[in-house]
Amino acid sequence: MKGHGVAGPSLALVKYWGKRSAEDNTPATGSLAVTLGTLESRTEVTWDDRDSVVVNGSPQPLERFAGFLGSLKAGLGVVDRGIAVTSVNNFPTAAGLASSSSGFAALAGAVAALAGVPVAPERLSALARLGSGSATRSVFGGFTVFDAGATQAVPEQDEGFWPGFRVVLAIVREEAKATSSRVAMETSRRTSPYYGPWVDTSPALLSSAREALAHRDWARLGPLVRQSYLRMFATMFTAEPPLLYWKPESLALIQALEALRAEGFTAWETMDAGPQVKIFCPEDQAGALVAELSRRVPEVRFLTAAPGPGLRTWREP
Ligand code: 2P0
Repeated sequence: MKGHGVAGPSLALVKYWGKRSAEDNTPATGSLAVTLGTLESRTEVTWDDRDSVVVNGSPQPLERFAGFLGSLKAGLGVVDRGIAVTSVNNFPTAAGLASSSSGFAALAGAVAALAGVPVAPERLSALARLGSGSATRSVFGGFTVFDAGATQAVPEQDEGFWPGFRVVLAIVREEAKATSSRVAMETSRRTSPYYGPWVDTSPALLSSAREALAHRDWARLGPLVRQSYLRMFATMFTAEPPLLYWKPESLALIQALEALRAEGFTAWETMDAGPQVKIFCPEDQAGALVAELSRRVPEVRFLTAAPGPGLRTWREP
């Protein structure tokens, strides 16, 4: 018997960065995100004598998964069994493309399917949180909100809400990052003098962004998206030791986008814990945008995605 889970990465327009409780994995800042289509983690689980995890064909150290698998099994009432996990991402892993969001959501769903226990999406969202904060959001499709201190995400707008909404992913480096988000956000929390102001100013940013999204208002949403990632990075640049995920091409893309906006493009970037630049834009500009960016910043790979569905799970006899 097998359990299957498929989920797309959750890319934040307004960022979660820092934990209110590390024990419960609840966020200090509320986030607004879009679950992407096209990109996905596909996870398959079977019962086994002991736990094991293989991602993209490579066996993984169990430390990052043991606690989560334990909590998941306890939550689903299957404590006495091992689980063999095989997961494949169709995009670069651990490179700042939110593979932990799709990966842990797909894993939570696959284990629930294997256990044969009916689990509501709200509960799966809460379970996925124990693996990764952003995975809480990947359980739902379209646009989602994960409030500060919350234990699960909530759907904000469904995947068909904004048909012309596209995300262009500019992949600057394919390799995995040196510092995980989990460690980096804790370093920001402990050492950055700007962490307090980051947390204090985030509720206003989130509520303005939700309103702008509800009106599909690029002109209002874009600058809020930019403020969120730059404030988040302010806490990284000023941490001790500093966290510098940006590469020269990342900055070159940011500056090219500033110039392209002045030339009439509607395109607003964000970044996560990695060098990749993710750009939100209308569908009818995506092709021209990629052409312009490819010309101005060579050696960057581009992928385009639309809002996608939430977690899909099934059990195979
Ligand atoms: C986000 N990120 O809102 C933010 C923005 C990265 C930058 O959520 O410790 O892997 O597992 O809860 O979810 C990445 O952090 O962290 C993340 P944990 P996670 O998408």
